[in-house]
Amino acid sequence: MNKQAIDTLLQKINDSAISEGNPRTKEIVNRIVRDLFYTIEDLDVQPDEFWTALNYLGDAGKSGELGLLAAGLAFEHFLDLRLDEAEAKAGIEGGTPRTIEGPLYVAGAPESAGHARLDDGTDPGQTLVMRGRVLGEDGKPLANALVEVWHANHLGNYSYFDKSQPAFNLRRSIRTDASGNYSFRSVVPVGYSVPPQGQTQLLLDQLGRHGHRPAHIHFFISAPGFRKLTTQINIDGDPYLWDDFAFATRDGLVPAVKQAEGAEGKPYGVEGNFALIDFDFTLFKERDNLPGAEVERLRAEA
Ligand code: MBD
Ligand code: FE
Repeated sequence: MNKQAIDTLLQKINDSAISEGNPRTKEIVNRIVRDLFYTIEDLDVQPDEFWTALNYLGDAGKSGELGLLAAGLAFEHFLDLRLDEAEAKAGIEGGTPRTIEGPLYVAGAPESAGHARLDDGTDPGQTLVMRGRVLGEDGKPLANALVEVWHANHLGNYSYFDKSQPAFNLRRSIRTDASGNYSFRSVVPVGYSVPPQGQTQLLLDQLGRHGHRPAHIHFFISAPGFRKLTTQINIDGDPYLWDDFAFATRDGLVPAVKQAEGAEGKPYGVEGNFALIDFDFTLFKERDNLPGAEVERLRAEA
């Protein structure tokens, strides 16, 4: 079929509208359908291939893996790069890099002032203390900023999705103190891998790719009047550090992991050896004429 015949069919579909509908939705859907028709034509996609793909997406939806798929196909990272570009155009550059939220945030974690312990003492792994400040772009500390933190356990699993863990294990919200300081105590996480029997792994196999993420810790950092920061830090030395299936590792998000002991652990109730990460977050002021940094998406809530 030639492109002209395809365009005639597309025009017929468009002309079949009986009401205004939603112009934005119409524009996007029409464009995607056109691009897919062209793809089917150019690659001579056969009916059984088309139905396999459609059923695949249905199965991925049923098993709750569409968010995972979006990360693995780099859509989420691509959206980050586009936000970076919009910010650069508005003169915003530097500061703490954003990186993807991923599909495993859960709203409603317990909130504490200044410091929190994320684990309940039963998780294996090296004790970790992470601490630092939340700063405005002028370098001034932000008191009462909200640091939402979540990460995987020693098996790479996240509480809520992994029902064997207690509610909100390794998930907390921390308000910075008057000097903009936050700190938390936890255990060093291990990298995540997509479910081996799931739909995402099925596609990754077809693409000849792996489904591993390096060990990381997620953050939402927010303060009134500032652009919300969605980011992660990576644990240095992980074999997948620069080989993340979700492409989320970025320069500036790989802090040194120091080995500390003794008196340094006192303020956090830690005895003996522990891993220590110092990391400051810098937020930019909210500005007009910029897409909001607060992304709306369906999230779990407990
Ligand atoms: C994760 O922990 C994660 O951060 C992403 C992006 C995808 C799957 C699991
Ligand atoms: Fe994660």
